[in-house]
Amino acid sequence: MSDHGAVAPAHAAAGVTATSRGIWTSTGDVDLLRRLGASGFDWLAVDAQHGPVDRVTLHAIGRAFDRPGTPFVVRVPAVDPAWIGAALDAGATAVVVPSVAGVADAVAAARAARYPPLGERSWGPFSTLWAGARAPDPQTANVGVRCLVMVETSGALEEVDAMAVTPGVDGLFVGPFDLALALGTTVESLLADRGPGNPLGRVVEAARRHGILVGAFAGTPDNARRLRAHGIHCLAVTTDVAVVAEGCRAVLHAEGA
Ligand code: 3PY
Ligand code: MG
Repeated sequence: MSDHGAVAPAHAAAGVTATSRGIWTSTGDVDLLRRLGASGFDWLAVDAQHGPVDRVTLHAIGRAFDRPGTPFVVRVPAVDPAWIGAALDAGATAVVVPSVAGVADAVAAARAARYPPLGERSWGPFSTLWAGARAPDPQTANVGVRCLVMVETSGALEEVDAMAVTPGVDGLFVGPFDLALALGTTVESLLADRGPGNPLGRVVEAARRHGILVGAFAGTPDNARRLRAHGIHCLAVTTDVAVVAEGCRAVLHAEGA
């Protein structure tokens, strides 16, 4: 499963850049994930908040991705330092941290993603133990890792500027579904809102002011287009479920069904 002696790709957050397209997955099927990871997206997100991915599956995914190719990022289940450390130990190049209630959560997330003196991450990268790529030293890991905090609560939106300036927060990642719920609106209205002080504009401006990345879950190419119009270009443009459904539809259509 692993390339002995390979140079570690894991410390570089290649893929999750300001202008990049990712695929969001919630399956725990490692073989499917490897195929999706080789299908041309810049990054693949493993969603451990919703769906069946547990710590055991996470490590199986890490072994499967322990070679050069599409990097994987993990959306951890919560603002949980143990999960953030485990995702990075398994080889994720970035963590996406959900349900951030404000700047205190952003600080906790950022510190969990870095080794001392920048944070409190504990040493224990697993890739070396399964004879995979050499783990980067702590200083190199601290430079390469990316911690993206989600903006999907009203508290996070209120404190978005303070979150964006928090040391170790490398990006703001919008969860439009939860943000719409939190604001008592719909995803449709959230994406359509271009008025002064609109929520997506506030997030984009905060990221721009403080020179950090801004990304979002889109889920469909149409939502991706609308999010780009707001200035968000790091996007999960589709999901594992959607590409399977669309692939089946395309085949049946081609067959004249
Ligand atoms: C949201 O839109 O709330 C998300 O968390 C996307 O997965
Ligand atoms: Mg969400």
